[in-house]
Amino acid sequence: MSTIATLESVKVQSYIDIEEKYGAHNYHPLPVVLERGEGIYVWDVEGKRYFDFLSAYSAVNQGHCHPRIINAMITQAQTLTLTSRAFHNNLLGATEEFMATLFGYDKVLMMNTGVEAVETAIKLVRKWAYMVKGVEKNKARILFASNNFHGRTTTVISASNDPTAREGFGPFMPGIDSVAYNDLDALKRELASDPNIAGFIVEPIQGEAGVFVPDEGYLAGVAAICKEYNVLFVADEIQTGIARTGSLLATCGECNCKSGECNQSKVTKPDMIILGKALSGGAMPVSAVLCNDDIMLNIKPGEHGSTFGGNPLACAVTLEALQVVIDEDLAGNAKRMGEIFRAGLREIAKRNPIITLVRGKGLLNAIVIEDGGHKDLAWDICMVFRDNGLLAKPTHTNKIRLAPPLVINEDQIYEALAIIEKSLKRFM
Ligand code: IF1
Repeated sequence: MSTIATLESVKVQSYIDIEEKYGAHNYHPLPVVLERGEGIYVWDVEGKRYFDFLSAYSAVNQGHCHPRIINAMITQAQTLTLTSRAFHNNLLGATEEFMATLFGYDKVLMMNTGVEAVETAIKLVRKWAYMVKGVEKNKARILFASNNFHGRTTTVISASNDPTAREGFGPFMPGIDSVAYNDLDALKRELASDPNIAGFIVEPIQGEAGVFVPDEGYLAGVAAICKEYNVLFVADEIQTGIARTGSLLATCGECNCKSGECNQSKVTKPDMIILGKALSGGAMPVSAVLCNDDIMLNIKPGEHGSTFGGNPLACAVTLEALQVVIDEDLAGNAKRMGEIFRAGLREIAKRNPIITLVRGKGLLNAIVIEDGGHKDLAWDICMVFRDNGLLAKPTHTNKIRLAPPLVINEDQIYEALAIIEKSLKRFM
């Protein structure tokens, strides 16, 4: 059990109790009850302010309740929210054009949650396998990387090797296999071994695996190997995209581009990208898959869709959320602030050996801690962070993800570093 006593106030506890009583027990949240957010901050029901270093798992890159995004949302909500795709709406085409141009692909397919976009990508890869690559009916295989996280549907957990995600939910989807992450030789061996492999779906940086950044050159290698074997390279940029890692997309690589033009020429350019989370600035679920016509147009009317996908409210919010990323140069800021933040964490690590590793890119970072076999230590540290006004969540037992909204400034980075150092002193 945790060594940190958690005696919440009666008020806070009452919110937690009612969730416990009436809600499914499919989460184990940190005991903090939030009621308001603005920029990089959130406030709890007692008015206490916190630095948000989770950003709803990188969905609120633009900061909580960004006024421009919320205004776009309110205005559109008062005008038209949903038509279904049985009819056209006046914003869908413009939003698709904006995204296709920004990210450098012919076409866009909008969905809602991240996992639905991953499902969409799987369907597109399979259709392409049969219609273009010439794979025999029902023989297509899709590879994923081990230790991935792509969402929670029965198909997508079929690609997971995390027992918690899978146990008790079988049987699993056939035609889905995995290969070691960050291992180009293994990928090449797999692709060479079976012409029925149609796609490789991979996170440019693995989030749930504790912000695992692959070796320099891995993504370019993946692109080249996939091309060699006529396999689609699909990047799940749901968490890494929309400026989080210091460029508009993580697959953009090392650049300062504000508008994604680099993605159009880079050797790391995937055949397909999957976006979600910050596409809407965290205001509502919006996801999308982008690829070129030779892949996208294999899906015909009636073969895929969703009631809410591409709805006018989502379009208005997405257009504004992406424009904010460009106007505020959030990619550049994430890059600069990330460097300052990691340097600060490395300084703390020199003074406090409980941090054994600092890793990440842009503002997607994690510290690995020496837990000496004490499996609740990362949780306990997050509880002390909370008490000191900073929210973060452990991933696995010994890693803490640190990923603030991208609107954070230098002074705020130093304040957060001071909270982190002060908190970790308790564990020296
Ligand atoms: C939860 C993790 C993050 C994702 C990538 C698809 C999805 C996600 C790369 C699905 C979602 C979330 C979901 C959240 C926890 C979280 C997470 F720790 F589990 F791995 F962010 F790192 N692809 N990630 O990261 O998107 O359907 O949820 O919109 O509570 O499950 P979704």
